[in-house]
Amino acid sequence: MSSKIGKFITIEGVEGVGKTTNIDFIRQWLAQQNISHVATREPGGTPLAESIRELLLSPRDETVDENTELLMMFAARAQHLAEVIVPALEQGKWVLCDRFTDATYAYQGGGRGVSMEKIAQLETLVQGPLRPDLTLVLDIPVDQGLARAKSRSAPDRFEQEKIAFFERVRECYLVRVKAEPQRYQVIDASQSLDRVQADIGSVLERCLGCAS
Ligand code: Z5A
Repeated sequence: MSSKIGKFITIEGVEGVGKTTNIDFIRQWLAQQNISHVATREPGGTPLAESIRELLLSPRDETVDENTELLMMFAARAQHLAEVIVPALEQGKWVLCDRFTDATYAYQGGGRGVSMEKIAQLETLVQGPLRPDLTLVLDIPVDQGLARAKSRSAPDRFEQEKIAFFERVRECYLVRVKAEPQRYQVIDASQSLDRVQADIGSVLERCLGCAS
């Protein structure tokens, strides 16, 4: 796809694990290092992709076919890559993204049971060779994450799933970490926020060291 220059960092995990909270922390950290960056999210990140997000997250009576859900995730991603992620990386900016294709493997693959091969084919179609440089997996027991998420807002279509669904999602993230340990860093998100952020800071310092 592109010959990228900036670093591409993604942040992943089950519901309520603290991605949004910690993205704010990472943004402050990058600003302190004078690293020009863009923070964005999936599904979403452009007006069209945010419209697709709304369609995906709204609870509805109609059953959403698993291929429909999968293709909508990648449709939003294609637009996001073309409009935001690739241009920013080409300008030398770091891109910090709240969820990316690992979430598709975890939720549509692990959670829904869509074949990993099918997801990999769409990944290649939409992204070419582009993959994140670093993926932070915030890990927490599912019941703790769901309890945090519940304290915050009404459940969206995904949050209405049963606990077994989220257990499969978490397991899928951890399997992917094992298969490609050089790209992922697992952070124990059940710790206090201060501890979580100290761990994230250490990972970012190592990442910055690799970048210079
Ligand atoms: N999805 C998919 O299926 N396939 C895909 O390819 C993609 C996405 C890209 C929307 O994602 C849905 O899309 C998501 C997967 C699916 N479905 N679900 N469910 P999202 O990322 O926008 O939504 P989310 O996972 O529901 O994120 P979230 O609920 O916003 O959670 P969070 O950002 O990880 O957590 P938070 O808002 O930062 O924190 C939750 C609460 O915990 C909050 O009150 C914090 O103050 C508190 N918190 C955070 N950290 C701590 C610590 N360390 N201690 C104590 N309390 C804490």
